[in-house]
Amino acid sequence: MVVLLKKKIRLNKTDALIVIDIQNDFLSGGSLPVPSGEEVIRVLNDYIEVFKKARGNIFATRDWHPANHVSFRENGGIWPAHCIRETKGAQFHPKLSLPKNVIVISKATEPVEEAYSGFDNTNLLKELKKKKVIRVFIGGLATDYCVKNTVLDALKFGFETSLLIDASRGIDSTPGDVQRAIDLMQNNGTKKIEFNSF
Ligand code: VGL
Ligand code: ZN
Repeated sequence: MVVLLKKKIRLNKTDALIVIDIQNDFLSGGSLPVPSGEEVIRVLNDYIEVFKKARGNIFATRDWHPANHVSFRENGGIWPAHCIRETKGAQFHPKLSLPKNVIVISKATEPVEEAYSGFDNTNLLKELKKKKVIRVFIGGLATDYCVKNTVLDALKFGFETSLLIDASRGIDSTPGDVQRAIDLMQNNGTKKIEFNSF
């Protein structure tokens, strides 16, 4: 019998976990719930533990919109109002165990600016460079929007980029969106990994 053992990933301090938008509005009971979004919280907490042990860097992005944001339907956008800064809907879900030293990245903070990528008009790239990060591991919500755009930017900026497939869920408003997003990320060079890769 042949047993194939996949080589495990060993983390170190040049690695970064980027947790995308685990905010109340994107979870059940919120204004823009991502289907099955709750399922990623436990998995992300496991990833957070592993990164803490390895002295890796932990980032958490958040959608941080003004009340009059352009992406809201009442302002001509495509989404219900969500993640209005300083409201409960914009807070990280209480079950997400972010460490004290987490670096929080707020995005899409200007009324007329939509930003799905955590790199878009934020200091994420600067912080990653400051920490000498080489590999990034990205998961969260939503696979077909903010996760996808953050992953594609990370690749563009030259990071070795992995998508945490078991820690991501998408909106899939057009069926197939999530699969197409995953294919696009893989075709651009991201690795798709799961918790048992560590
Ligand atoms: C997102 C829709 C609108 C996301 C943000 O975090 O993926 N999706 N704003
Ligand atoms: Zn948004």
